[in-house]
Amino acid sequence: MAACELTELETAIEKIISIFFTYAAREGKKGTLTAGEFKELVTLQLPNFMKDVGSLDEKMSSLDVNHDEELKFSEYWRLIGELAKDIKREKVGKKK
Ligand SMILES: [Ca+2]
Repeated sequence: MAACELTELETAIEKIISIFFTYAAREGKKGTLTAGEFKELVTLQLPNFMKDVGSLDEKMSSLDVNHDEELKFSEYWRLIGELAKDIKREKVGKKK
C-alpha cells in the first residue's frame, strides 16, 4: 500500500490484528494465543467490554472451536464479532 493515510475504520481493523499478534508472540506459538496470552489480552485490552464475562477459562474453551487449547486468529476474530454484537445490541436496545 502507498503512503496514503488510513481511515478510522482501516486503522481500527489494523489495530485489532496487531494486538492479536503482539499478545500471541509472548509465549508458545507466535500465531496463536495460549490461555495465558488470552487472559493477558482480555485483562489489559478488553477490561470494560469483558468485565461481565465470568470465567475466562470457560470463555476460552467456548472460543476454541478446534479444541487445541490455543486461539487462532479466526477464533479471536469470533470474540471480536461477539463483542461487537453485544455492544451494538446495547446501543440499539436502549431505544426500545
Ligand atoms: Ca484453537
